Amino acid sequence: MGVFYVTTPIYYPNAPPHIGHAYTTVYADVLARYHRLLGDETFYLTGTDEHGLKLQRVAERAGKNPKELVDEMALVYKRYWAQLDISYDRFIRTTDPDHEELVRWALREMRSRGYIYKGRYSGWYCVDCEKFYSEGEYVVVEGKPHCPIHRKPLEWVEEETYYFKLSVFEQHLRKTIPERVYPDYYAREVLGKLDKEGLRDISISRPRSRVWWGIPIPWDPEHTTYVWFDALLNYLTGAGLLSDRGRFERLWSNVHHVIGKDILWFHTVIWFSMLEALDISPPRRVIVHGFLINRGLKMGKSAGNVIAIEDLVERYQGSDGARYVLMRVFNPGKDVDISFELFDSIYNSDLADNLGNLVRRVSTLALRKLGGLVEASGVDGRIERAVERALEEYASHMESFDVSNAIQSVMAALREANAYINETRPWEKARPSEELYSLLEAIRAAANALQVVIPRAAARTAAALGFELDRPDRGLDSQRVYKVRESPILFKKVRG
Ligand code: ME8
Repeated sequence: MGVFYVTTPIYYPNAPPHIGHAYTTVYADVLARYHRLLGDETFYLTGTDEHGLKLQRVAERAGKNPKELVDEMALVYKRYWAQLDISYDRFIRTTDPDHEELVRWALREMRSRGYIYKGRYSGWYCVDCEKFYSEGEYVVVEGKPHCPIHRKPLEWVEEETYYFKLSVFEQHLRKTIPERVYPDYYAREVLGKLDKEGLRDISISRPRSRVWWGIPIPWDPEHTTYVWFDALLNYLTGAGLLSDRGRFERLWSNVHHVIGKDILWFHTVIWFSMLEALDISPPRRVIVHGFLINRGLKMGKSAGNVIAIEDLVERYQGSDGARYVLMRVFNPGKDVDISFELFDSIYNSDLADNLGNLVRRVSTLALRKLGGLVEASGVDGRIERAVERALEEYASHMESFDVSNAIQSVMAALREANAYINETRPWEKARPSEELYSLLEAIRAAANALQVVIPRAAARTAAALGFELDRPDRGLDSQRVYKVRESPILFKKVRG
C-alpha cells in the first residue's frame, strides 16, 4: 500500500467559487478517490486563503470585519464542495490557529538560517493578483501601468519590507523543477522565464499600517506576512508538520499539488525555494492545468463570464452530471472553451445515451427474460476484449493523471457493449443468459472504474443490478450471480 497526498490551491474567499474552481477541486477529488480505492493512505487537502489586502478591502467595502467575512465565506465554500461530493479530508483555513503557528515557526526558522533580511521596496502592485509587476510585465494604458491580467491600474507602493533570499536557490530550482512538474512543458516554461529574467529576492512582508489583516512577523509585529508566503505554507500545516512528524514524512513523500497555470511560478520557483530554506524536499509533483475559457476569455469574476456551479448541478441533474462534464473536458495543456452546448452534448452522448441507456436496456432484459436472476457464465470474447482493454487504458491514464482519457476508455467499452446488444438481439432469445451475464460484467467493470467521477450513479447502478462496488482495477469474473432488482433511469437526456 502506498501513500497519496493531494492538494488544491486554497482559494480566495472574496467571492464564491465558480466552475473554474470546481474544475480543479473535482479533479483532485477524482485522484483522491482513485487512490483510496486502491488502498493507499490518502489525504486530500483543500481550503481558503483568507489573509491579505484583497480580503481586507472586500471586508471594508462590505462594512465587515475580515474575520466575519471569511467565516461566512468558508461556509459557502464548504456548501459548494458538499454539493459536488468533494471528499476532502481537511478544509484548511489560513486563519486556523495551527496554520498561523506554522507560519510563525517557518519565518523564524528561515530567519535563523539567514534567508530573511530587512530592506526597502518600491514597485507597481496589483491587489487582485496580490503581486508586484515590473516593467515589461505590466501593460501601459493611457500612460499608466495596468495589470496584464485584470486590466486595472496598478498601485505604486514604496515601503520597508522583509526580503526572502530567493536569488540563492537558482541551482536548486534548475535541478528539481524539471522532474517534478507535470506535464513537463510547464517545467520548460518556468525555466525559460528563469533564463530570461533571472531571480531577485522577494518581499515577504507588508507594513501593518497598510495591510493589517495578516499574520504578524513574529519578531517585528509592525509588519504582516505577505499573503502568498502565508498561503503556500498551508500544505505543510495540512500534512501535520508540527503536530505529527511521522505522518508528515509519510504524506510529504508523495505530495501532489494540483494547480491552474496562473499560479505556476508561485508553486515552483517560490515554493521550492521556501521548502529548501526549511530543509524540506520539494513536492513529489505539481500537476498543472489550463483554464476554462468562455467567450474567448479566462472564466473569472473580473471578466464577467462565470458559469455558476449551481447552474451546472441543476442542468445535469445533480453532482454526478456536473462532475462528469468537467472531467470529460479536463485538459492539462490547453485552455478549454466551454459552453452549455458542449456540456449538453457530452452529457447526452456519454451519460444518457451510452451508460444510462445500457444499464436500462440490460436491466429491463434481465427482468423480462430471466426474472432478474442472471447466473454465472463465461463472458463473451468480444466483451471480454473490450473491457480488458478499457481497464488497462484506464489504469495507465489514471497513473499519468489523465482523467479525461481514462473515462473515455471506459466509455468506448460501453459503446461496444451497446453495439453487442444491437447485433446479438437478446430480446429475440428465450434465455439470453450468456449475453446478459457478459453485459452485466461490462457494466460492473465500468461502474468500478467510473465511481471516482460519478460516485452516486455507480452506487445506484450497483444497488439496482445487485453487485457491490469494488476496486477500479478488478477485472472480469465468471463466478457471480446477479439479482437484478430494477431498471433505473440514471441520466435523463437534456434538451437544448
Ligand atoms: O490563486 N479555469 O486563489 P484563486 C481553470 N489563493 N481553473 C480556474 C479558473 C478557470 N477559469 N479560475 C480559477 C489563488 N481556477 C490563491 C492560491 S495556493 C497556496 C493560493 C482555479 O481563488 C485554478 O486552480 O484565485 C487556479 O489556479 C485557482 O482556481 C486560483 O484560485
